[in-house]
Amino acid sequence: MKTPPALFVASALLCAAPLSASPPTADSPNSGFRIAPHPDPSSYLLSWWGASDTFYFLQQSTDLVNWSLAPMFRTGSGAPLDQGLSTDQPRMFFRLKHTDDPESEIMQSDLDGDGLTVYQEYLLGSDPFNPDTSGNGIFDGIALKLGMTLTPPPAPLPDPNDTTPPAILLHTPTSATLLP
Ligand SMILES: [Ca+2]
Ligand SMILES: [Ca+2]
Repeated sequence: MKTPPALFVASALLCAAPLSASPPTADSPNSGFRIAPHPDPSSYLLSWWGASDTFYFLQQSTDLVNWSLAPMFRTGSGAPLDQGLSTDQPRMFFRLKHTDDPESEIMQSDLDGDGLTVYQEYLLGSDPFNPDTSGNGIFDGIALKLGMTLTPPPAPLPDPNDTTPPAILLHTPTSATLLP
């Protein structure tokens, strides 16, 4: 039996601290979790150290009392990770939740209601925050049973002049619940 997944950390107030020049490392306190403003309006960049074979989730709050899960799922590979985001809120707090246990409660949860757990979606390459990853109108769980593809269509080639980070859009939590 593995130890329960740890919950942290790293609360960060938007615009609280500028990004330092050095990227986070395995030895960085608090996983090196930090947030920095991006040149694009209302955009920010979260960064942290992604430990190998560790799954990361992001929680958000506007009041440090009510927390909700942001639509982000990342897997560490022993290298820095970053995540762009945008929000219309003047103040938000963030914290990372991580686990390396595929049997943990959150990894065995179906967060988007498509019939597949987060861990199953990780193995299949589908999005645990999108019930229809491929965009074909069929839920991922049903698509799996039908032998259909779960992966999204190929993304267009990136514009080398576009500096916009890959972003998730965050709004004020309306039905926030505490997570396990
Ligand atoms: Ca799911
Ligand atoms: Ca899904």
